[in-house]
Amino acid sequence: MNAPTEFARAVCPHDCPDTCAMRVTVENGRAIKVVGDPDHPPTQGALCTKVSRYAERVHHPHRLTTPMKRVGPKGEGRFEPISWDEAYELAAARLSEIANRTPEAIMPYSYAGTMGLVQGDSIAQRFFHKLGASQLDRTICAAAGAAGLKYTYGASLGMLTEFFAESEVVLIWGSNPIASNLHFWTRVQEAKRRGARLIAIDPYRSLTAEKCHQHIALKPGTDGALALGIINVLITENLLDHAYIDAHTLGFAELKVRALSYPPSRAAQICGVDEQVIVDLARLYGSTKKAAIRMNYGLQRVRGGGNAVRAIACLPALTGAWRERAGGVLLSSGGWAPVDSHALQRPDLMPGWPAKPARAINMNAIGDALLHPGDAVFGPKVEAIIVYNSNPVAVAPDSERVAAGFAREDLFTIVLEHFQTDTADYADLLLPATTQLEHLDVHKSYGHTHVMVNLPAIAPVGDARPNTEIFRGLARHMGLQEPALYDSDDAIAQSAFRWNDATLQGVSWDSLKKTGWAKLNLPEAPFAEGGFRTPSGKCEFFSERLAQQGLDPLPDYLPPYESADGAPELAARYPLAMISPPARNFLNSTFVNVESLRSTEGEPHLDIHPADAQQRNIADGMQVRIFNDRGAMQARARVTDKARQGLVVGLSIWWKKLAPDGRNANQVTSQALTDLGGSATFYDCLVEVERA
Ligand SMILES: Nc1nc2c(c(=O)[nH]1)N[C@H]1C(S)=C(S)[C@@H](COP(=O)(O)OP(=O)(O)OC[C@H]3O[C@@H](n4cnc5c(=O)[nH]c(N)nc54)[C@H](O)[C@@H]3O)O[C@H]1N2
Ligand SMILES: Nc1nc2c(c(=O)[nH]1)N[C@H]1C(S)=C(S)[C@@H](COP(=O)(O)OP(=O)(O)OC[C@H]3O[C@@H](n4cnc5c(=O)[nH]c(N)nc54)[C@H](O)[C@@H]3O)O[C@H]1N2
Ligand code: SF4
Ligand SMILES: [Mo]
Repeated sequence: MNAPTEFARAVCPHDCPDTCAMRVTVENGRAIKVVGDPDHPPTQGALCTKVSRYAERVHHPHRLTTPMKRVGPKGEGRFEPISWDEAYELAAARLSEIANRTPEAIMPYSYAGTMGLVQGDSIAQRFFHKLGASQLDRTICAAAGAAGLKYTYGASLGMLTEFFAESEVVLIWGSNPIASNLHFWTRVQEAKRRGARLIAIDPYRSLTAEKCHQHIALKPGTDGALALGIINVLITENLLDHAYIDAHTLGFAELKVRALSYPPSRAAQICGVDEQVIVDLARLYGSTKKAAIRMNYGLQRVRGGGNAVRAIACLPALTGAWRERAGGVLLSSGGWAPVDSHALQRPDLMPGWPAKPARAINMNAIGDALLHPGDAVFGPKVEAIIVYNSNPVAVAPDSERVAAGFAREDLFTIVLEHFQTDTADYADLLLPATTQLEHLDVHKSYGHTHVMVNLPAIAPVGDARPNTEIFRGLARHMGLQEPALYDSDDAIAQSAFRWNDATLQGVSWDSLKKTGWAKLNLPEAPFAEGGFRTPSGKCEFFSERLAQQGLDPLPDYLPPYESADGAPELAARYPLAMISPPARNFLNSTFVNVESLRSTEGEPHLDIHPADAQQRNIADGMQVRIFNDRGAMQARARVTDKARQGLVVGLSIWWKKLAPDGRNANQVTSQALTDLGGSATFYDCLVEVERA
């Protein structure tokens, strides 16, 4: 028996803006406790409930500890253990045969199971690039918002989180920080104690909306109209900072014309809120310099998501809120860190780079892609897919088609996982991956501005291997002769950042390993003097780059694909809008298999307004069937006015096999893409609900 040891230098790997620093207590080679690091300013010693249970997940009895090959039909999840050598041989034989003939018939599928730059997309990308495999457009979450910011500010840049504590008005817009951005909520609480007014803009009375001074419950997918209505009032009532507009923005005259077509009466009608609410909101916002907006991804999972983000991003440039460190907008701070993605991913290893890169498949249309027979437009049929850091059978939209695609007998599927997820059930080869406590990584954050290092605290559990090592092994068995495929994790981590960038002054890979984290060297009010990263250097209300692509150069409101405005016939058959935002105790589909957290969530629920429930003879607690042309699922109804009338809410993302009916919310979501960025439209979804 050895005395427990506490390791610092660990980072929460999950897809969450908070990127907490963790301390891990290890006893006899096992992690027994994981806590927030009190010394790390953004973490302030606190982890969320989920990750406080991280040790339970790492040493869970269902952890995959050995490679396995499928013995039953696809989807049934019957496997038998094999050795690593046998697994590599099987994979190498099949992948080499395809790669020599039709490399684009091989595709990766990955997202942010870990946000680490090493175990995320380093060797894996290099491996696929070297093969000439299809590329994956990683658009399932944030691409519309990222595009909105890119065309307005030039990159994913925003306010520094710590200064929200000094803001006088905080708009929490399409964001539910109590569930999904907890440490930001701590800042907002500080602001509230100092007298700030908190306003939630969300169709649902989320845990967060419940605790704000005001909740504006607009119809889903109408944020662009709300923002344009606010701009209209700012202009007509002259609540503008003309000096800021003149010096640091582009296209005010054109934006003015656009916004004048959205008087508050029209915006109110589109959004389903009172006109006076919009006027009051605009007056308050326009007359407060320290006005801060926390946008989040919830508002951009609809057809017009990119335009909505663009319209909202214009607001602080109109009022000059950017002059204050406690004013502006934050959607993502991910663009501040000087990540060297070229060095990490080596796109130049692609045979046709840069003139003719391999085809890219949008991950949101994985169902259609796997079922496509192949043709001149699509390219070759997909014959092999390698999934890591993701659980597409549970999380990707239009799940009936996704599952049908993965069920194809002729598809060769390799899944790298911690657990036997819904996706793993379809694998031909299931390979055990290490967790964050078992491997090395480096991180940036999209919610604060520190870079961080994660050193292994324990040895790999069972025979698990880091993603990087698994791809190195595949490359070796395929005989690939490219030195970059065999770089060590330490060497990859060292190449992750441009260390000579001004934001990392005085920081090196070696110093970071000692200190654990480093705060980027950034101005407190990043756009006080302009300095946007667009081609013009200004905040671009009018985007020449969009115009050149034949797109609308100005932000506008686009009605959801699935709404009374967008598709009246569909809305007649399926009158309820459904959204499925994250449940507090899950992290996407991660942690659903941790019993203590799943039991807190209970079972799949559907929140439905009393009027909608009554019309359908649905009483609180009844099992209901939720359906549209794409599929159906069941949940227990919670009759509540948390959901506005016409809206139903099913907190997600359940593992299908742990739900009573073996289904989840993605049975009904669609593969349609957003206006900008090709993002998913999870919250642009009409359904009908009936008693089960
Ligand atoms: N506990 C927990 N935390 C998480 C996650 C998790 O699964 N669980 N997931 C992580 C990930 S990957 C992400 S991307 C983030 C997601 O977290 P957020 O970026 O906050 O996004 P969502 O939770 O999808 O939605 C936030 C709020 O937007 C509302 N909303 C839905 N549609 C609209 C709309 O059209 N307009 C407006 N204004 N609001 C709308 C929803 O009701 C919800 O309350 O959280 C991360 N953190
Ligand atoms: N209906 C609905 N669907 C949604 C959403 C929604 O709000 N509603 N949200 C969407 C959003 S915002 C996102 S970001 C996506 C998230 O979708 P995903 O990125 O697929 O997220 P997770 O479901 O957490 O699955 C990540 C998987 O990676 C595994 N993993 C973690 N670390 C490692 C590692 O180091 N190596 C390997 N090999 N595996 C690892 C975990 O065990 C887990 O099973 O889901 C989307 N789907
Ligand atoms: S999920 Fe988010 S809040 Fe929870 S520990 Fe990880 S980074 Fe922190
Ligand atoms: Mo996400």
